[in-house]
Amino acid sequence: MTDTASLDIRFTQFLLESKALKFGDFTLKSGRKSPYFINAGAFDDGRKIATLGAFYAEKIAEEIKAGRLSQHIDTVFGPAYKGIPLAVSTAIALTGAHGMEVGYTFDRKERKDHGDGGMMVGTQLEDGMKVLLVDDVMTAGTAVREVVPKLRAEADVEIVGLVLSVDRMEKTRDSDLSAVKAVEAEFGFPVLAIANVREIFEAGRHIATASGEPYVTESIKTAADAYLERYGA
Ligand code: OMP
Repeated sequence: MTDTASLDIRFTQFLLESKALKFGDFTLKSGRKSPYFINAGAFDDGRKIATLGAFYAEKIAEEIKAGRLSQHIDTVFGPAYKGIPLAVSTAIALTGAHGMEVGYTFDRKERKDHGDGGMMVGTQLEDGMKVLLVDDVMTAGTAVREVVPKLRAEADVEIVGLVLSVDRMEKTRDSDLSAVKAVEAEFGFPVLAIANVREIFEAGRHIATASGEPYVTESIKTAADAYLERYGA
C-alpha cells in the first residue's frame, strides 16, 4: 500500500490492521443483526489514536478544499464518551498537520455543580461559534439526534458538519433514504465519512493478512452483500 492510495483504501487498511473492523454476528443498537461491526474502542494506544486523528483531519482538510465544509471552525465537538478521543486527536492533527487553530469540546454525562460547573469540557460554546461534530459510526443516526439538542441548549452555535469514521449506509426504518441523508435533510448540515461500508468491503478484498489471505474473504463478502441487500440504502 502506498501513501498515494485513496483515503478510503488507506483507512480500510488501518481499520483492518487495528482490528477495529470485526466479522461475526453482532446485534446493533438498532436491533439489526449484522455480520460486521466497527469498534472504535480498538484505537486504544497513542499510535492508533494519533493515526485516527490524522485521518479525520485529512478528511476535513479535503472537504474544506472541495468547498463542502466551512473553512473556519472554532471547535471540534465529540460526544462523550467515545467521541472524546476523536475530538482531541482530530484537533491536534488539524493544528499540527494542517495549520488550523481549533478548539476541542466534549459534553459531561452529568451536570457538575461545583468548581467551573457547566455541561461542557474544553472550549466553551458561545453564540455564533462554528462547531464541527465528530463521531465514530452511523447506522440509524440515533447518536447524532441526541447530541444536537445538547449543543443547541448550550448556545446558539452553527453546526458546520459531522465527520464520521464509517457510514454504514443503512436505510432508516421508515424510508429508503440512508440514515446519513436523513440526518442531512433533518439538520441541514453535511454528514461526511472517511469511508463507507461498500468502499471498505471493496478495498478489503485486496488487502492481505500476514498469511496472504485477503481480510475480506469470499464468504465474508457474501454475508456483507446479503446484509446490505436487506438494510443497505
Ligand atoms: P446510530 O446511533 O444508530 O447511528 O448507531 C451508531 C452507534 O452504534 C455508534 O456510535 C456505536 O455506538 C454503535 N455501533 C458501532 O460502534 N459500530 C457498528 O458497526 C455499529 C453500531 C451500531 O450499533 O449500529
